[in-house]
Amino acid sequence: MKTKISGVELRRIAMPLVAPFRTSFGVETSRDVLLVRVVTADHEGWAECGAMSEPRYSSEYVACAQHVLRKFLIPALPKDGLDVHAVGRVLQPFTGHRMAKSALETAVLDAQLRSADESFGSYLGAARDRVPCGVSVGIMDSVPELLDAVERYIAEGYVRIKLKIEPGWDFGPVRAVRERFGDDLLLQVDANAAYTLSDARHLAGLDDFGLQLIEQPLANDDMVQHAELAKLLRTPICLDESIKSAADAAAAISLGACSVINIKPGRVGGYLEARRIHDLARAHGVPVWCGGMLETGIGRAANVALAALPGFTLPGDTSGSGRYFATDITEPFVLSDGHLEVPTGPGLGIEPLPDVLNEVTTSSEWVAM
Ligand code: NPQ
Ligand code: MG
Repeated sequence: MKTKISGVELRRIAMPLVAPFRTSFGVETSRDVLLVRVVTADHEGWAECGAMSEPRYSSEYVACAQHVLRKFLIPALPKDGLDVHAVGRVLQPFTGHRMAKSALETAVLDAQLRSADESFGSYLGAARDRVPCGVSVGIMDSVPELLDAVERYIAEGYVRIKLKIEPGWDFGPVRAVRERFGDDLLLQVDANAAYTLSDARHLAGLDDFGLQLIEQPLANDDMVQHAELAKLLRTPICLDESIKSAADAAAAISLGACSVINIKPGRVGGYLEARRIHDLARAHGVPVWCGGMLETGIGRAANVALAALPGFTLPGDTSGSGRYFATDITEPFVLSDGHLEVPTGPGLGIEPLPDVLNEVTTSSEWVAM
């Protein structure tokens, strides 16, 4: 099926966060998001770019993603139309910039699915109509503050808690949460690359707390060091930043660098590559779960569809809209019994609300084909 695109809108929005989100990268108080809108004769397709405002999680950042889309990626699309599978192929000669590529491919896929009257979930192969949700809890100024936050999330129904850790904020918070909420709480930690292999003995101390996993303890490029660390820990290692493609996932599994994979479609270049990683991991018996980049309802809708695939056997960071934003740009995603429903309408099954969108828009540019 060929989708003929007349142009692409690149829209920047500023979304204040309900509370500052602190990780080992620093503190965010507002999410600067790039939205991509692909326009065809009878439909439009939406997507959200996962890039942060600064190149900390990966080398990408919002202004850079917008630039590479305008200057290289959008102009590379064939003028006479394309199928979503062609997007990755025509963008392949450009190195990196996976979040930018993912946003463009996802917007094309949304437009294509809307005209085919098929949902993302159906297209990707969703095996259920709702997904269990976890929440990522930032680094706080004090343990009592953290316990209050965790208590509120548990009361909202979140079925799994992920604590952000860094040197100086690891054992204390983990022990306090375990003592307060008990051994049955599904608990995991995410270091966002804040440690080195020389911290192995320190990290092995986390083995006593029955964590589901430790996510990305070492640097993004430290695949081999993660394999070494895995031999020294009982806590399963999950990779996030290190896995940028299905090839990386295959290497990590072969090396023994991880036994769980966090899949973020933006990080790996799109939903098609995300599905390849899911398929590969499933064939190896490696559980996967869907990560998050503080998405608005646009990115969230697609992530919830992906998280419904059969190999996503652990709850993801697919939180409700209210975890991050007082007002989402779409109808909000609200947890029910700890789950979010997979949208069933055509494409993403959800659109930005025009009034809210205009209110938060900081700039918009049109790139004609
Ligand atoms: C992770 N996300 O799993 C990330 C990283 C992350 C939900 O924990 C602004 C935008 C700040 C995106 C901080 C979660 C961010 C961000 C951290 C993503 O590693
Ligand atoms: Mg992570």
